[in-house]
Amino acid sequence: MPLLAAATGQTPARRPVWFMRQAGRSLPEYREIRADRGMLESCFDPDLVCEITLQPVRRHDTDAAILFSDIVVPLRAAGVDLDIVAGTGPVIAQPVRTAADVAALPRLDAEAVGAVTAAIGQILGELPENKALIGFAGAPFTLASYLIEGGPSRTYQRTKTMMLAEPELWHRLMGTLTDITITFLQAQIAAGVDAVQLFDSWAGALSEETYRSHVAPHSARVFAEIAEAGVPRIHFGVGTGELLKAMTDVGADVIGVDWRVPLDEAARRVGAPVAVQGNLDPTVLLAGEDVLRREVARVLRDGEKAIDAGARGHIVNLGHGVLPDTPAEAVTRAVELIHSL
Ligand code: 1CP
Repeated sequence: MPLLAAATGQTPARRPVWFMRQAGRSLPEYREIRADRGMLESCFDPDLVCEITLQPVRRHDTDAAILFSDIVVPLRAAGVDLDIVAGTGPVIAQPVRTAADVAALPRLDAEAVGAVTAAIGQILGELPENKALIGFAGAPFTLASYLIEGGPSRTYQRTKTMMLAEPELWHRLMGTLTDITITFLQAQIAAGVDAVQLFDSWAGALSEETYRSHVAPHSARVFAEIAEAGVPRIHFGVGTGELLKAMTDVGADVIGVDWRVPLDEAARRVGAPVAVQGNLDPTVLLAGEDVLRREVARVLRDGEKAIDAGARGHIVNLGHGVLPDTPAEAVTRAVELIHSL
């Protein structure tokens, strides 16, 4: 599998590429299948999860499928009252803000995500041998931000206030979310995923010092608890140029890099023999053939320079998710270019 080869320092048969949010609104076949079904109900329907996960692999010939799910799925499965609202994202019915709220948070039983593990079994039955299935979970900090804010946020004001003003309460909340994340990832690994990605999408809101003191110990426990399974562990966040080393130090095998930092510079910042993943700006897929060619060539060159600078390998990806308005043809073309250049 090219993706596993790149993640573990071997020479891949071709340059592995997949895209965050490769399933979803950029695909007409996705829009059709989701037209009359809610996001959360779709995530608990194994047939639908299997179909949606495979759609982008069939259409674009990416080297990996990413499980169609969401970072709030394990919270919903554990019993947290929340919804995924179209056009907004996760919305929490009763935000978690007090000691009593934290104490009342449910635990996750692996059986509660049985629909997800069933879907993984179906996907593995259909996915070609040379393509990897990537499982994922939200990291404790990013999950905490939704629970505390009640939904998407720009400033993470309440989250950072709890972190700074009530550190004991913060660490208790993070401990509970870490347990949920570990259970969710272990269930996916037991069901057979080839690699996992921990999304700490919003960690870039923190200074390195705050990340290391208030977040890293919990993410490190997630990585440690799944280490013995031996599947590559990818760690990703947006705007995390200043955190790349800290986010690698928690135990990642592959570090995701957004478009702000060139991959070779990222490899130097990390200073450890991990693979790099990234980092086309998602808007490049909207900018036409000439820009696409130029930017793909640049990222591939940066990937080679990263390997010269000590990275174990390069998995090509965007610096964040495919934008919903992206023409599906541009994604297919990007994959073609990445495999041919
Ligand atoms: O193809 C894939 O990548 C798999 C599908 C996937 C993944 C990996 C979805 C489907 N969600 C996620 C993870 C996820 N969910 C993350 C981490 C990745 C990232 O940084 O983008 C985050 C932060 C969320 C939270 C979330 N869920 C948002 C972001 C809101 C915000 O704070 O700005 C949104 C819009 C959702 C809903 C969602 N998740 C997935 C889809 C296809 C959708 C849209 C569904 C709809 O509108 O009905």
